[in-house]
Amino acid sequence: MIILSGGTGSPKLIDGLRQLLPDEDITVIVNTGEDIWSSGVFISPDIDTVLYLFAGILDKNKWWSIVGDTYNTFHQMKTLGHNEILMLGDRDRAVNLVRTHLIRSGETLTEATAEIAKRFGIKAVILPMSDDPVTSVIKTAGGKMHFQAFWVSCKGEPDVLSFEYEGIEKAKLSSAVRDTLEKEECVIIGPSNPMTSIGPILALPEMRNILKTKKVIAVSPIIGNAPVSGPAGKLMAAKGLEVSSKGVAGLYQDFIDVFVYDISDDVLLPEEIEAMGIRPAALDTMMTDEEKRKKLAEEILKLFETV
Ligand code: FO1
Repeated sequence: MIILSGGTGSPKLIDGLRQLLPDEDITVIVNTGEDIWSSGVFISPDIDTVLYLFAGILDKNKWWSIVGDTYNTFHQMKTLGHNEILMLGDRDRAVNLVRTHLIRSGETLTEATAEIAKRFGIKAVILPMSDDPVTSVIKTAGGKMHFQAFWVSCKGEPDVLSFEYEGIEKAKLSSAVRDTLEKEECVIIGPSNPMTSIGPILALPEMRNILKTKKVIAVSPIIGNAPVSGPAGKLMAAKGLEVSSKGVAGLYQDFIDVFVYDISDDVLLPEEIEAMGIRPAALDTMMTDEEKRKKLAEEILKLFETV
């Protein structure tokens, strides 16, 4: 089973899948568009969330960072007048320092991720979408800024004029991603921001064409006219897209078989999804506890039997 992941929505679904499948049967293709260099450290937030989830140390209140982490280094640096965009915990920084060391020693991000996963004893396969740098850059009236500057420093407040995936024209799917997609039949598009979490993965050359040959189920991260969390609404609106599950389905229309949307969504009409040639499935997508995450994963696995 492959799942495309980024942000905090898809990791919740992975948490559900883990209750049903052995970790070694799960492969996660992860967005790297939010990666950032900070104080000499290469941080890959979406990869780390997945690593920490499988290592059993993820802070499941925030769905990023390590549970119970301390922030001594961050605060000491602040005392010295050095402000970092991301409030990086001490243990989290240690993981990121190891990654940076591995990359500086010549490893690719794929190799460095596999090495860290191995050292954590992780059995799942965690694959960065690409070994080439791709960065989600947000254009506001005040100028262009990195996604993390927009979302964390500016609290997602500036009006978004547009955004781009810087570097995407030169980026390739990693050979590990290509190989895994060749072997596996079923792919889940997790309920993550379709613009900055899933969008960069789909923008890689060949990705959409490969997905057309697979059984693909996508889960909407939007209920009604608002995302469950994060800036998806603002970013979709900036692209002139309807902020709704229908808008999300439209983005995946050419390669998905089933579109899962929330049972409480009173804006989406299933016949609109059918008209796109996609099977709609209304499920409870609010994964607020372990049981609900398992239930959604179970329903999705059942759906694959009929695709
Ligand atoms: N998000 C925040 O809103 N504030 C932070 O200080 C922060 C720190 C941070 C450190 C490491 C990390 O891996 C993620 C962190 N995040 C933080 C989350 C991150 O900005 C995004 O939510 C992810 O990129 C997912 O979209």
